[in-house]
Amino acid sequence: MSDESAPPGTREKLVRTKQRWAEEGRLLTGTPADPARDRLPPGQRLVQDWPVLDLGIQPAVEEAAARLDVDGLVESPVSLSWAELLALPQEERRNDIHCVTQWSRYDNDWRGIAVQTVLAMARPGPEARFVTMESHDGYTTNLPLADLDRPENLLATHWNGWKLERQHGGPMRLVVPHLYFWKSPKWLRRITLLAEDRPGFWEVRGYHERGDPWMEERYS
Ligand SMILES: Nc1nc2c(c(=O)[nH]1)N[C@H]1C(S)=C(S)[C@@H](COP(=O)(O)O)O[C@H]1N2
Ligand SMILES: [Mo]
Repeated sequence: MSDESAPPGTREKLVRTKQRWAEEGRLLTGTPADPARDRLPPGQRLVQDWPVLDLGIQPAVEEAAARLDVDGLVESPVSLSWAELLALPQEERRNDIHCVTQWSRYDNDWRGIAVQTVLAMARPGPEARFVTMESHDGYTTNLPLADLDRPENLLATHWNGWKLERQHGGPMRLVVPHLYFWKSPKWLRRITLLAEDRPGFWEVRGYHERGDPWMEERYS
């Protein structure tokens, strides 16, 4: 279980406001939607721009120093340099972003490396059922392994044809489009496979363990 200490530099006031919203169940409509019929999940509104949300720390991660580690309950721990990561097959995905703070943005074109490519290299052990992910700003978030191990999930280096900007997690962030966007860590540094769930930064502050926008899993 993570403690509730925030990484140095965190905008504490903003964090407290979002935590209070979670306690109050703000923005909940109580009406699930059907992804087969609707494009906008319940309680969401469409935006054209791309808002920036983080703890207020936007680390400068030089490509030369960037690494991605996949460790924990794996048969073959992986530690990839930037060059090694880029040498893996490049893939493209188009999807919609749904943020728990109510905005959605359609048709984002991502380029990067499929998460399944690096998971296959690391070979998860039979006991591995969850992951915790750690970023260069100290942010953490968690997922069931089954939600990470999906073909649409990308270690994204490009967005709409451009190198991913630093404010959006460049040089590399995870994109897990079927869940609220707080499950998509920017400036990703490490993925650790675990037998037990370990709640991350927002999860210990009242956010939902899984975060399915179609079920409105905003808060726990
Ligand atoms: N490293 C890191 N990743 C993060 C966050 C963060 O604070 N740090 N915030 C999350 C939240 S709450 C959201 S909504 C999205 C926002 O991504 P964006 O700024 O590119 O829109 O990033 C997620 N990933
Ligand atoms: Mo968010």
